[in-house]
Amino acid sequence: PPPVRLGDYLPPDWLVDTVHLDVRLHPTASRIVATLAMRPNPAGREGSPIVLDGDELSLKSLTLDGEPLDGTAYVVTPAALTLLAPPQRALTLEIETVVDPSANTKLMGLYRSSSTYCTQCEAEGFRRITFFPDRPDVLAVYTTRIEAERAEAPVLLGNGNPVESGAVEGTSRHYAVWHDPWPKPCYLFALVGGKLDRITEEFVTATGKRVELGIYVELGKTERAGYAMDALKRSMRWDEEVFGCEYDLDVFNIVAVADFNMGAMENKGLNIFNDKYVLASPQTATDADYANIEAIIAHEYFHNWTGNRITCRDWFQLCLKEGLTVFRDQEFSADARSRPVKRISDVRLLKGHQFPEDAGPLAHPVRPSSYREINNFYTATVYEKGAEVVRMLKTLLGEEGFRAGMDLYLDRHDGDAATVEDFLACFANANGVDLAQFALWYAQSGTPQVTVSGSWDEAARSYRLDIAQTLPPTPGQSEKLPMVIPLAVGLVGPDGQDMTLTPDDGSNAARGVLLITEPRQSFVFRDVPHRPVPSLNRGFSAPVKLSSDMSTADLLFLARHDSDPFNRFDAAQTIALGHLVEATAAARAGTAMPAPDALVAALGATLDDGALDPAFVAQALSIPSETDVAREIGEDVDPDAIHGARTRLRRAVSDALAPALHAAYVRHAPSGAYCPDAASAGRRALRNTCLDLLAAGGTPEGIARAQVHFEAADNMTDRFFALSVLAHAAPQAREAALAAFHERFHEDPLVVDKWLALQAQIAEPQALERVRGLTSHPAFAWSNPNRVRALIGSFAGLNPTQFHRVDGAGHQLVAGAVMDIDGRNPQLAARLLAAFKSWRSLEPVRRASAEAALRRVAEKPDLSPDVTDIVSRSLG
Ligand code: HT7
Ligand code: ZN
Repeated sequence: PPPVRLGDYLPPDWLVDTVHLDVRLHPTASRIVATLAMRPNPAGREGSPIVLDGDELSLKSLTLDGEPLDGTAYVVTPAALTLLAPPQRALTLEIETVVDPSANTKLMGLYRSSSTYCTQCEAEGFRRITFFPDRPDVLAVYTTRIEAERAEAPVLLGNGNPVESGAVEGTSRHYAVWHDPWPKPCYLFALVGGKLDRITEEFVTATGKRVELGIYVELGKTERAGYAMDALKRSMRWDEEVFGCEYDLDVFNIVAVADFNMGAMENKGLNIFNDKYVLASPQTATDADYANIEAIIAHEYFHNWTGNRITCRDWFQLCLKEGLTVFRDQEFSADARSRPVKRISDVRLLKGHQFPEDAGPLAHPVRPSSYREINNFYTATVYEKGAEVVRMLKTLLGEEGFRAGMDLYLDRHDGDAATVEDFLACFANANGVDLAQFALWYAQSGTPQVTVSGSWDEAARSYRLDIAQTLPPTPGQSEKLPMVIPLAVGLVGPDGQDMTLTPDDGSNAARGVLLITEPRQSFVFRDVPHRPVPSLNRGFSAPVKLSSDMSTADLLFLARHDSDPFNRFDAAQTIALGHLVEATAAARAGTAMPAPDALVAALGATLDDGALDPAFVAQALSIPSETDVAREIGEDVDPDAIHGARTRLRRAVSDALAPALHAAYVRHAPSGAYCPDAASAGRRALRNTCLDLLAAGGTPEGIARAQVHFEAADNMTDRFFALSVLAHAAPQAREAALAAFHERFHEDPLVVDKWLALQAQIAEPQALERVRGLTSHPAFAWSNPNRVRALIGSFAGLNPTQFHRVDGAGHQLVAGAVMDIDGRNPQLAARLLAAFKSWRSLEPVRRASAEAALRRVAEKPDLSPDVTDIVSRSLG
């Protein structure tokens, strides 16, 4: 089929005012009777047929205003039910369909996770339940009656508020009716039926309305849902306080299921979650798991306003809900934890996932202009870069201007299916500014390259920054226009203090934000008595690649003194990356490795600074990943050379800083029982980072310490961290530790995932055979996305030397897995295949092998649209 294009948007021809769904759950033949009150859309094309989307549906009956329809009045194809010449007036359609939830391995529409019935409708899954105009700009009020065997599904949940429930007389079945008063698009529809336990709490909203909160989990797992409940209540309060958004139903339910294609789903009043993002206990979840649960619970809850009350006009506007909601969840976590540390980890994620996407064949704008398969656009660009764009709006407009824009948006568009233009217009109107050029952030793909050079004029006591921006060509976009780049800067004086900024044109640069709008621009600051060190793109105010003429000495100075914690972190990372790029080149050329003195000095100073937050120090001590180095190198990438350089650097840092690392390890020993709060997590992060760097020296003491740490751990964070240190650094201790871990946790699938993922990441040639072997392990299941992501996803995404083996076996393994999975779960297969996104930057032998693997996939008959789309764009 031809691609869907943004420019071709037309309003729907028919609207749906109300939907009554009567769902009789059955393992293999669930029956759905949908009653749709429809009317012609005055804004649509006159005299249009009614076209209802469908996918793998079996139509049982169809009536119009109670009358069965003549077989000539409609056409059914695999993708649609079309009423050819319906009366052009309000009418009621009753459509009966049957679906097989047990055979639904795509996990879209109505399916079963273990024995629980659940649904996933975003983006286009509702059409797998009933025939419907499956597009987000058709908003209707839903009432759902769910019926099931009581023994099989004692819990029956739907969107909105519970209305009634009871037994179906004379049978072993029961039913529940749910009504959602808020008009919504069908992608927010959900139902659940199963044997589930729950925890409940009450939340009283800002205006005093009582909301019953429920978290439903598999039987026996309620003890692990407490943290998610706490995160939910904190999210609800935060959204009231920070955005003025209050909850709008009597109940809010979350259901955790084991088989889920993504992290979670924001269905109105009935969020459905991957159990990985709900279940946590100190024995089974790491600090990172707790932080993810908090963020995702918040994210899905925040969609209630940004996504649900205001939804998207079409799927091109996906960033309107996702980018904005990621920004909101990032801010929530920043308020709940350490703001600088949260910013550092968000930027690391952006650089690690979105920058490579923007630099490769899958690059697309935050708002794409065409797509073949919308499921492939739930990307780091739409989510993470989308959030950065919202953050830039805030930087440009200031706290108050941003809030004014948000208030206007929430007020003006409540109940709408909106566009990016609607969103931007609110900020422009509320602040009296023109955002036309800013809108390019939504339309142009690629990461802007910003080059800065600074010069101090001693005689004039002035400092000048010359700034140039370019945007590289990306697929389908060879010519680019200059972007609006809000570059937050500071000038750090020789005493380590920020100088007062006095721009010579009186511009808003005094606020510390340079507004770059031209390909080249210069900014001059007056009254600069000493040569300053510029601190550029503070807080990572713009998602750009920055290069400057900064010396290593200046970077070292910033790493010690910058008042901006992000740039303090970033200065040390820049030194490390510079070293690793040089060391990688040396490794390939067979010449001597450079000495990492500057980095050692920077890290040593950070480690010694007792005033710093341990969580920050842990981030600052982390050596850039192999993927970070590959991105920095950009072309002709040799993963083995990078791995060698990084291993040597870690060893050198370990040797040079051993006493300080050891002292910090001892200083941050736990002082009480495990608690997942940010402060204790920060101490653990630092202690574990020290453990890792000490072991990287390869000394017997380093390994022995990790072994003791592993055995003495009383929580999963410490235990798993020590296990990964042993797995990577101590081949002799590895197998015993992995076996002990498995023995202890083999009954817990979420912990088994950690065990699988860790083994898939070992940077040794045996990893491939190990991964292959693990696919036959009883703990592994191709049918469960979490298992597949843990094993195959980790291998492809986190083990560059083995995925990109020079003999091509790593590429073939992943390509083979993609082809196997595609028939069962195309969404999952396509996501795995996207791991090839940087294949063109590899050195020629590996590049040829990656291309061969992609071609093998492309040639397979009967590929899904999902995989076809990724493979053709990757090769295109
Ligand atoms: N809005 C959701 C995105 C989503 C999804 C979730 C589960 C399975 C399939 C899915 N397709 C799209 C989740 C979110 O971003 O909040
Ligand atoms: Zn979302």
